[in-house]
Amino acid sequence: MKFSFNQSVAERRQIDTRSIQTLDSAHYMHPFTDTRELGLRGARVIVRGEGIYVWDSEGKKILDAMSGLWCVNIGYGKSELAQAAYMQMMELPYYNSFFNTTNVPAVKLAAKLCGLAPRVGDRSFTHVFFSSSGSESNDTNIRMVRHYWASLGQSDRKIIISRKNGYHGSTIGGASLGGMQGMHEQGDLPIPGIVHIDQPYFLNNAAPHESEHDFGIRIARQLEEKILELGAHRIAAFIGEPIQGAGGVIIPPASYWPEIQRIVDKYGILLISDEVICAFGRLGSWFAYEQLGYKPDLVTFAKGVTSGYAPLGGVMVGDRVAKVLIEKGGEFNHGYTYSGHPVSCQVALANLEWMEREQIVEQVQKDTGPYLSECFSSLSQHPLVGDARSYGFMAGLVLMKNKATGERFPPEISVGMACRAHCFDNGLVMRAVGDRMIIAPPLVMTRADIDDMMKLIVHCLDLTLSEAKDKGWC
Ligand code: PXG
Repeated sequence: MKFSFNQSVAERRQIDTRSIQTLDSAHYMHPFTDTRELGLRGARVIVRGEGIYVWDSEGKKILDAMSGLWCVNIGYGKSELAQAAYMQMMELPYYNSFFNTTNVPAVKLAAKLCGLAPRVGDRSFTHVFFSSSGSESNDTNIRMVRHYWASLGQSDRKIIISRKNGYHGSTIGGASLGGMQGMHEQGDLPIPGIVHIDQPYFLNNAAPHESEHDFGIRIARQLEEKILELGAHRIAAFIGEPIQGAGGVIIPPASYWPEIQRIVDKYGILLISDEVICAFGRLGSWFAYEQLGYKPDLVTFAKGVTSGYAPLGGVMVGDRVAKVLIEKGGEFNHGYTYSGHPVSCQVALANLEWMEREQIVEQVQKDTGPYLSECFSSLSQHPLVGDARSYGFMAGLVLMKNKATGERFPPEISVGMACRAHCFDNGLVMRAVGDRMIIAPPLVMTRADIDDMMKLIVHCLDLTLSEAKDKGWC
């Protein structure tokens, strides 16, 4: 059926927004949502996507500067991925990888991913363990690192060190690895054996007059202090996001990751890079550790591997771990029904092929990433913006009450939520994390798309400033 952009989506698809909202609040319990509050307001019903835009059931066109939830890297409406899913469903919609069986898309994808993951120093990635999400993959990591150390006769090495405000998923394991206080408060988390150190957030955690370089080293050294406090013989691994995403796009100082690397090497501790957001072009490389200069033993991935067109996640297993698990580990009593799901793997292969053909990663690294950085950092001149910076296609700014003194808005004002509401009303998806506004746009954005997005962002910042003045917030 041919559709016209003049017709509203509701007309075209005959969606009755009210009845969907009523059914939604009656039956659908949303993730990370106050269901009672949503029921009062009614959810926005998203019905279609094309390129960098989505449309709601009222026909409103919205620029999706968050790529869905950090995942639709190649944008919406790519028919090649739909074709790949259809063909695979007709050929073999499902088969498991347990009991000495395998399937062709899973094998091809595992080999493809190992080929894309760059070798660093003496380390390379030889194997992939598949799951369906980032959370499951981090649960796999917990089980895998403990099994690794037990296989080496060091079963006391169970503790995993992570960071406050990090996000590693929402399963019990993932939420425990994460350092989100609000998540820990519900259900007695973290589980035993997971401890947290500070995040490398210069604006919040730096000492007066400390340079970014010195701050990066000092915060990284908290890892060494924690190792010495708990005993190196008890530490299994350190996990971190290259750049913290859900925590507000916290870009660490350049000195941070090399210092973390020095410490994990000194104590022989495994390093897990959680690249669920940062891999597959987001930072202008296939994997983020390449850019930030460290050598992980395990890499968590999900989201961008399929550009969100099908659920898929996994763990890239470096040769240090793979060798021990294969030679000494015996059966690893762990796996999921959908590990290596043939449809998701085939969609991932089509996604990666599309990205390679269109040279999207190179485009972000050499052209659109630097252009976004130039445009986004200029927002620091806006009267409401204290600091704006980006890395590749991840960017964040802080809304400040008083730029001259560095005074922040008190949390009860929810200035981020106010700004987010202006964004929604004006056809822009931007995410609020406290007083930070963040974006992670589809990697297919052109310079002209970036210009359009920047105009919207500036307009929404102006509206937020007017509201803040009207209400006496600043
Ligand atoms: N690790 C990282 C670094 C993530 O960003 C996960 C693991 C978990 O992935 P799954 O596929 O299980 O959701 C994520 C997910 C937000 C937000 O509010 C971010 C994520 C998920 C939901 C919300 O920014 N990241």
